[in-house]
Amino acid sequence: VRGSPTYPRRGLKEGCQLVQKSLVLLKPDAVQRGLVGELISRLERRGLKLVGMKLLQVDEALAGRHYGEHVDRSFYRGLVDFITSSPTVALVWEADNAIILVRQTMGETDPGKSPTGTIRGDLGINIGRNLVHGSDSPESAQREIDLFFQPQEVLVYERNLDPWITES
Ligand code: DAT
Ligand code: MG
Repeated sequence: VRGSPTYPRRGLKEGCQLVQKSLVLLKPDAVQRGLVGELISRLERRGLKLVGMKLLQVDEALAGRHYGEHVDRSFYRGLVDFITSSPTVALVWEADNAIILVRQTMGETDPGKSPTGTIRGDLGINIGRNLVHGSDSPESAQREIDLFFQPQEVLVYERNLDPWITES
């Protein structure tokens, strides 16, 4: 992630917190259920900064690249069929430690094991319909952002309320 063209301003800060990006997908179940606003709202209220956003139809090729690590798993076919079944919203969020913050906000992979208060714990029932994807590491995030966004589609801008969200 360091040295990436999408990280022009800040790197390691005092307290060793790293500004990270996370790719979030609001999967077809979220779009079909009308939960796009609710899910974006939860991530916004957490304090994450939105730096990329699009609605797209994921095709077989993109699904295969995004979920390549799972190609040998029994659930792979169902996963690809699901993610390509209807439009998806792709988002890029930025914050200190964005990877873990997003995953905390999402909850566990299985909604049935997710605590109340998380997206999956509050809004989901089934592991195959778990509403959201969030990158699992800075390296995955960079790879996934590059799959879904052109470099110029990930924006750099000042957010005037940042001093009220992070002490820096
Ligand atoms: P996460 O989405 O929490 O990062 P993952 O990367 O392990 O989870 O898996 C990707 C997706 O695959 C997950 O969101 C839902 C599906 N999946 C994972 N494990 C599964 C299982 N045991 N049965 C059915 N679907 C599964
Ligand atoms: Mg994952």
